[in-house]
Amino acid sequence: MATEESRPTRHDEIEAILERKGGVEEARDDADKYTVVGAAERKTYANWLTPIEEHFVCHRNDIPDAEGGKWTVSLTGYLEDASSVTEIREEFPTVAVAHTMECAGNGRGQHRPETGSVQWGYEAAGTAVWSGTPVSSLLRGELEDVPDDAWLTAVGGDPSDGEDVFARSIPLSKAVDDCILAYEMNGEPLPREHGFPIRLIVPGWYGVNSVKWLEELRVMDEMVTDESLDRPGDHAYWQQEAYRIHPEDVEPERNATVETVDTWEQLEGGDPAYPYTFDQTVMSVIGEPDGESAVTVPEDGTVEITGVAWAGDDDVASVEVSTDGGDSWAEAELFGPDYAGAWRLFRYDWAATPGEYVLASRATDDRGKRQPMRISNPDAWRDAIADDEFPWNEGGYAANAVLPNALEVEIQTP
Ligand SMILES: Nc1nc2c(c(=O)[nH]1)N[C@H]1C(S)=C(S)[C@@H](COP(=O)(O)O)O[C@H]1N2
Ligand SMILES: [Mo]
Repeated sequence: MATEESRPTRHDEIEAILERKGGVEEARDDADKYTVVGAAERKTYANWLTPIEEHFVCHRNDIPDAEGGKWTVSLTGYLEDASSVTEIREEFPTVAVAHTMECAGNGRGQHRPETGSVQWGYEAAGTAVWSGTPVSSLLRGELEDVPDDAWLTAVGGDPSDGEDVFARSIPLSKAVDDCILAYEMNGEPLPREHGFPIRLIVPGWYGVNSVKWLEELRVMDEMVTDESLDRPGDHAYWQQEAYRIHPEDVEPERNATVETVDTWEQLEGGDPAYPYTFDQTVMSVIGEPDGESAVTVPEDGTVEITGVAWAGDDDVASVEVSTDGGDSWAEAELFGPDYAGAWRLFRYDWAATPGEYVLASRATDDRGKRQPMRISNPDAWRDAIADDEFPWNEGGYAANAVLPNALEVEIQTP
């Protein structure tokens, strides 16, 4: 265990990240295990593109010392090959994808009683434009003998001291559909803390699937379980144990495959028993007004409420806004860029009069799934869903409740 000695390094690393990122605030868990920072201001959520300085960061191990020119990604399992980052950049097409990165632990801090780990509110989410090589281009011509229902396991190069290799599996079909190996973020070279020199981007899925410092892509018949990889350490922890949604004191079963990768469907349907955090559940956040200072009503009497809404692999169908803490709702207007896997902007013209209000937003996806109002108590588990509540879960994952993200604003006359 490298813990004692590596802590000062990690501390310096967090300090350095904070210095580079003026628009984020530090948040870490008690054990100081995670290097994490999140958007510092609500106003981040009134804009479609999240500047790098305001984009959250989340990982657990030290950042690997990478020399871009020497880094390779090995292709293993059904594949037997390796490509240097230089080859990946130069020999394949470059594309850009918009992706709303959301940590599966976003909203964890809204669980009562508290769960362990980093107490995120809504600030572990951001949208960037990531450029890189499509996985489908890299693997073109290599998949003839590979079954359609194969899985792709991505392995991070972050040092894990021989334990808990950072490995995540996604269906190969998703990988060749829209995933990329990214080497740029918002047109800048990929910053160290975001995965330099190369990372996987899985559009519309929880951040944990977008493996940073990508070292290996392994095509297998199953998702990663113990002894799936040709390397020491526990391979399955990050897929099969952490980032699983379950009640207190449950050890989730390990699966080779799943019927659906829709996180909400898994939760509702009970199959698998304890869902994996794959595609994001429908969610929204108001960015403006931000509740920081009183809003003066403009002459036309209209205060614009602006925010963002997203729904993973699904489209956002509608967003409603409430100015009375969720008692009544009015339809907002969606506007701005509309890319699969990235959030939409919404706005609502509010005929505001002086007073104090509680603003909330509630999004519905194109399959009719709507954000639940609150997070349940720990005993309810999936019965909570029928009561319009999100099931409290031990890891605090995938929370998308409305009221915990509500905000108070004061409206005043000029
Ligand atoms: N190799 C590696 N990749 C990783 C992680 C990690 O710890 N190691 N953390 C994941 C998690 S939990 C999240 S939420 C996203 C965050 O990406 P970002 O820091 O670029 O916002 O990276 C993912 N990729
Ligand atoms: Mo995360």
